[in-house]
This record gives sequence, structure tokens and C-alpha cells, in this order.
Amino acid sequence: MKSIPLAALLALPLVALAQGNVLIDITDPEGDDVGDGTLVYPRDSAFAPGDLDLRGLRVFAEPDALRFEARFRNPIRHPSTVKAGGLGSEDLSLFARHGFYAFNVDIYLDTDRVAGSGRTDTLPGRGARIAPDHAWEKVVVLTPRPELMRRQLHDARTEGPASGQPAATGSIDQAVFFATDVRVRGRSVSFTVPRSFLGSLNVADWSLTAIVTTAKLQIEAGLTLGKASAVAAEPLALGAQPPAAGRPEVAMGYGAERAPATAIVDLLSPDARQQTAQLAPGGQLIGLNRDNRFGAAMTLPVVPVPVPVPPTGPAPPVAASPTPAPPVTPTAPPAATPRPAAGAAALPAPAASASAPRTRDAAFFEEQELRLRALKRLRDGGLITEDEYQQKRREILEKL
Ligand SMILES: [Ca+2]
Ligand SMILES: [Ca+2]
Repeated sequence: MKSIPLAALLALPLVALAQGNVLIDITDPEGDDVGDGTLVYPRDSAFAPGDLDLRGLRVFAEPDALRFEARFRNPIRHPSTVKAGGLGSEDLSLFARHGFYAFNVDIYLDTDRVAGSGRTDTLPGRGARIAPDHAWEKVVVLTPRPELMRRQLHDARTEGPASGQPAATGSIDQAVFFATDVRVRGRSVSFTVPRSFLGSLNVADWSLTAIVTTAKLQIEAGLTLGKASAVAAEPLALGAQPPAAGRPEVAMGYGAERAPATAIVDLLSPDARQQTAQLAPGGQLIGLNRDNRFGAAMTLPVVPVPVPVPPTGPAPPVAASPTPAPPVTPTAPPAATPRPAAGAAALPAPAASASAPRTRDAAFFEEQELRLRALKRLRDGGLITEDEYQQKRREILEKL
């Protein structure tokens, strides 16, 4: 076989080599990582403005699979380079083993394009609804802890009918796919989804609805401390961190009087005005197709984009880990081995910022007590230093 001259190889367009067979290519505006227009980034330097700003989604044909590629505004930071408040001295690689940590991407696929056929709800913790004309049969989920999230969803379904989400336990794996074959490169993260899950590879005939939510940086304590834990009673959020009032540490904040209707930070839509309208209270998400157009049901009024609330202060510098994390075994489920660090998960998020003072009711004082106890547990477990303990304790007590 004759080898190809180097000059000829170099002459090939690089994009052609890298992209393969693009079936879908939908772009998204820059700077709309503000949900319905009211969101501000968390205080913790693990999140920098733009980290959750989706810029595009492409779908490629592969043998017996589709590859989805989400592109973001910022280079995707590796979990081993980032520490987050509340995790003590641990970097995020303990919790996120697939090369990213900050976001979840759900892609809801309407594969039959029959109005009213399929589900119109979204996964737990997202809080959005999808228009009946785009009701989905399959959902593909990119999340930093896919194995754990899959188990959470199964556990929730087997523990009782309380949640009212996907019905039969056996059908979960047919409807929900948690991606584990994940590749992160620069600003892009891609993953493959096999035909055996999708049923066919005719994505060009489908309608898809893609959303970005903030990923929870901490494993829910209820999973590792037993079901008796109060945290276990929290509604299933499936790795999505909902926005909270003010400017919280590891959750998206908002300055508006009313909480956003959904936990969505960025909705895939070439038109930023559509994002604002669809994420408004009572709004419905509208799927997109290969022509980058809205579906036939696109009748939503265009509403003015609210002015985003500026952050209350500059983000602190990134606390980069000087040494790379030790290699981890990708197959080990994060929660299978109880770690002392799990105690960190019991530390409730800090109360809302000073701009939105909490009512000092019984729940408030109970929360502060829980925080103090969790803090003591972290110190006793050697997860934070005595200085860190005293400083956090002072912060809590000053609020009482
Ligand atoms: Ca965007
Ligand atoms: Ca968007």
C-alpha cells in the first residue's frame, strides 16, 4: 500500500478529519448562561462565568452509535485541578471521575414525532416541562457522576410512588441513558450513546431539547449515612443544584424576588429570546430539529429579556491544586466505599446572602444547629483544620 505524502495529508481540511459525519449542528448564543435572565454565578471559584455557557451541540454518526458533543464558552476544567468550599482539603476528582464537574447536560429526544406521545416532564431536579408536540421517548444525560445518578434514580423508583416520575423500574434503563463513555477536549465534551438504547440512529428525524443545569458538587449525605438521615428525605434532584436566593457558594443565585421557574442555566436555542420565554413561569420547552428551527408548535410570545443582576463582587482566584490527583478507577462507584469526606456532604449550603436575610424561625435555627454539628464532624474527622473550623463557626454564630 502506497503511503500518503505528508504534504497531501496536511492539505486535507482538519475539520473534515475531525468531524466525521455531522448529523445535527445547533448553535447557542454566548452569554445566556443566566437561565431566565436572573441567574448569577456561585461565589465559589469552582464556577467561573461562562463555565456553563453552552455554545453548541453537534451529533455525529458512529458505527452503531451516536456521538453527542456539547461545546461551552470556557475550556472545561478538570476536577483534579479544583477545590470547592465545603469539601475540606479534597479536590473534586473524588466526586467527578469523567473529566468535568460543573454541569449536567440533559438531551430529551422526541423520536416518534407524534404529538402527545411520550413524556412532557423532565428529570427530577430540573423543574421544566416540555411541550406536548415534543414529548420525549428517550433522554440522554451527561453528568459528572453517572453511575451514582443512575443508582439514585433506580432507588427512588423502587422506594415508593412518592416522586411520580418514570413509572416502572424496569423501564428506566430503556428511557434514561447516563453517559459514561465521556471525552473532554478543550471547550468540548462528547459522549457516545449506543443504538441499543436509542432504537435507531435517525436523529435527523427527531426533535431534541437540550438543557444545562449546575451540577451538585457534593454527594447527598443520605446516600452514605443511611436512610435515617434527614437529608434522605430531600426530594431527588439527580445531581442538579437548584438556584438559591442571593449569591450562594456552590449554587446559582438570583436577585429577583421570585425564584426562577426551573433549574436550567442554559437552554439550547439559537434565539436567546426563546430561552427567556420558555424558562418563564408556565413556559414549555420546545424541541429543535436538524434544520436548526423550532417545531411547528412554536407559538410562544417573545418577551423582553430581563437585565441580569450583576454579581455582588469579583470571583476569588482559582485555587488550583499544585499536584495532579492520583489516578482513580473509573469503574468504582463513588458512593460504594463510604469515605470520611462524605461528612462534608452533610454541611448544608450557606444561608442566602445578606441581601436576602432569612426569617429567624424554628427552621432557621435548626438549620444553623445542623451546620454547627456538621462542621464539628468535619473537624473531628480531620477534614478541616482547627482554624477553618473556628472561622466557619464564627460565621454561623454571627448570624444568630
Ligand atoms: Ca449559551
Ligand atoms: Ca441558550
